[in-house]
Amino acid sequence: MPSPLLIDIQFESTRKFDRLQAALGGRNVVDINDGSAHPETFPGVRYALVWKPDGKLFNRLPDLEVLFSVGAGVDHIFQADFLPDVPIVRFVDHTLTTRMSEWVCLQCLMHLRQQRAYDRQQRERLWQELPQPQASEVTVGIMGMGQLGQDSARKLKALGFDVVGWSRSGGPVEGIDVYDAAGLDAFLALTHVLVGLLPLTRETRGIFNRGIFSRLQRHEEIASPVFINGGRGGSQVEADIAACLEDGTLGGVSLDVFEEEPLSAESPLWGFEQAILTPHAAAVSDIEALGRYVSNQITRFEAGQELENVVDRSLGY
Ligand code: NDP
Ligand code: OXD
Repeated sequence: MPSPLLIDIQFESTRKFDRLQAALGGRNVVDINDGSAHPETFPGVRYALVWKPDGKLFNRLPDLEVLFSVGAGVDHIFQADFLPDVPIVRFVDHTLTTRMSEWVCLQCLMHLRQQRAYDRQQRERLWQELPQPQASEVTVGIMGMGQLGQDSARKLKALGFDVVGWSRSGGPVEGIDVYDAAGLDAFLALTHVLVGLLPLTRETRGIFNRGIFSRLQRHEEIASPVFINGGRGGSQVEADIAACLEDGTLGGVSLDVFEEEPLSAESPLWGFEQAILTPHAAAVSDIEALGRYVSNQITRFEAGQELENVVDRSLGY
């Protein structure tokens, strides 16, 4: 008898739940948030799919063997006060990767082509051409060269941008110069547009701060330097971002993620013309792709093959 999959997800509609269930290919699903009375423990449940779990849930899963993350990031899972000693598999899928690359490319182009300034001119009914450097004259530096960083890098290159990368290992990526921790200064000195695609870990918390922004390269023709963050808000210091926009250390930002979500209506970030804000919507997990992915991973696991995209607990991503 196949083990059910326990899910801890807040669905905005029952349609989403139905689509997930269909994509799981008939596996029985226990929805912990369906409002029904659930037993104290779930013996026989070997798999769980969670987003922001309460650690107490895991005490109720004595037979858990694999924990799946609804998203590519797993920082929410590590916040649980108790985590069972089972593999944690994060979501890696082209549907999510492609969405993030679309968002990153869009933001880079918005700043390159000074769209915010044109928006203002349109409101003012002002006909005025602005400088138009080519993408090849602008260096985009990506911090975090994993699944998302590498795909964004390839697509930015295809648009003509000069692209460099930075990662913990500095591991090679075809066609891109990737710097490691020791190369951070050199990386920042080249970068006009900084893109954050880092996981949130002990090491990356607060990494995007004034110290980093003040070492970026200024481009003479566009409002710069620019900071774009699609990774996690905990990696950025929002007080520094606001102050750097105020004093010109930063010429523009695009932020999809925030220290606290939803972003408070009181945040000064809302008020900057040169700040583009989106509500953690750069790359949502497609519910059907997620169901298929979890189903495939369980099939692999039960066939004795290795699970894919297992999180390294010592690194936190
Ligand atoms: P990966 O694990 O594939 O890549 C992470 C990258 O970050 C790797 O290059 C890794 O280096 C690097 N890295 C990690 N820690 C450090 C460090 N301390 N110093 C330098 N580099 C570091 O993750 P993904 O690309 O799949 O996803 C990245 C993040 O994007 C997710 O963790 C999630 O938080 C966020 N995300 C946001 C979404 C949104 O809608 N806004 C949607 C999906 C994900 P190395 O290569 O050496 O291991
Ligand atoms: C993710 C996210 O981590 O949506 O996948 O933020």
